Amino acid sequence: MKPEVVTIGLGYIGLPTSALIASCGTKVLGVDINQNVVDTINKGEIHIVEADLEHIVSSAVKQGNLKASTKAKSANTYLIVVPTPFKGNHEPDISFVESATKGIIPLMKKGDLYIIESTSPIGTTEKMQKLIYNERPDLEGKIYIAYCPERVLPGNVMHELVYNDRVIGGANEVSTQKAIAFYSKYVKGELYGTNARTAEMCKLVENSSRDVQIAFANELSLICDKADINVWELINLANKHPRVNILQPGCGVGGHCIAVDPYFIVSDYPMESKIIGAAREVNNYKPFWCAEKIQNEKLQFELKYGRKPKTALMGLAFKPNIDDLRESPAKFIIQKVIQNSNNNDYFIVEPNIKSHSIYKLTDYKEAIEKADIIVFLVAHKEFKKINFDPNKVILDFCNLN
Ligand code: SAJ
Repeated sequence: MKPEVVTIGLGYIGLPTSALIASCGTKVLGVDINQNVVDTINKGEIHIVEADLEHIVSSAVKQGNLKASTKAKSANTYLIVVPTPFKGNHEPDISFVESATKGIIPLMKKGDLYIIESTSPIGTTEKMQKLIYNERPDLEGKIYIAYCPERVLPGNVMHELVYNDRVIGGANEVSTQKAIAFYSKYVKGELYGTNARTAEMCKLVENSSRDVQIAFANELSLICDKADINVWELINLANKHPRVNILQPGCGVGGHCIAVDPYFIVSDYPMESKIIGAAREVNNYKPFWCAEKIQNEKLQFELKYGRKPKTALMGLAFKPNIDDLRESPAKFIIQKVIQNSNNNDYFIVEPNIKSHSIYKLTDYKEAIEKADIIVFLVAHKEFKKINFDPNKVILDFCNLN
């Protein structure tokens, strides 16, 4: 197959993006370093959980429009969709973007379009442009370079890839226009052109904005606990104001985006990003606070009844109704409360996964029945149907009702 588009990275974003492009009749070669991932996709199957993805991949593979490989080939458009994790001190690590770019530099030719979709610190597109032109001075000014971040919500990716608006920032105006023309073949949302630095910052700001707003709600939950006010009732009432829209407190902020991206700003602009940095601290502190609340409740129970309570810890995922445990505050709280204590004192519940490598999972109905203290960490839909014994101690960190 001679691909028109090469996608580097076949993960949560790279695979759905490749599948969408291929489903529109464009020949796509998806590249990944993981041979298992490549083999799975070439069989028309998928290695991640994402609604509606499998049948799109399988029919695109069958029609010969999507192929996976560990090696890139020459194409007209290259999409970089690899992870950008952070290093020890929360500094962004762009080494995957760099190595993905280095891998395709020898394949590039005049007129090609190179786009980074990976969440990246400001200036990454400029750095990659330098890298490309250093190795291939013959291409200087002859290829198009742009940054276009993804902004889809896991679980709803196939819909949002098509219908969400996108921000596209070129290294120069003609690159912006080339990239807009490329995405307009596959995306029905609006495509907004800007420069690369603004597009990079836009992605970081979107997730930082959500983080700051959740931190405000979490801070209110700490204040209200001391002030003996129900924080959810308070927020509901405050939100009746036509210009107020406070988010919901929870047991912290998890996932691989909102708990990560703000550090890309703080790390490069520490003096200027006081609110963004403080929001990370508030949201990181919340799971400690929840763990302490649980320990206190257990002690009070012991003092009152003269025996150790059984505690049900309800939810391990990072948000409701998913099986994703990455950066999960609920998982952190569970780790913290069960360390140095007898495992038999706890029931750990996660209805969205069958088994866990470290924790023995208990069915939610059994846990609710047998526990003295029930702690709601994630507002999964199954938990909402439960009728409680009013004599049980309930700790609700996620406003289940
Ligand atoms: N959370 C709260 N209170 C709230 C809302 C969320 O505590 O009121 C918590 C959740 O429980 C969870 C965390 O925040 O632990 C993040 O959940 P989320 O649903 O807000 O976001 P993600 O991480 O699933 O996806 C986000 C999205 N970004 C925004 O909404 C600005 C998505 O659009 C991005 O594409 C994605 O990050 C990404 O890849 O960057």
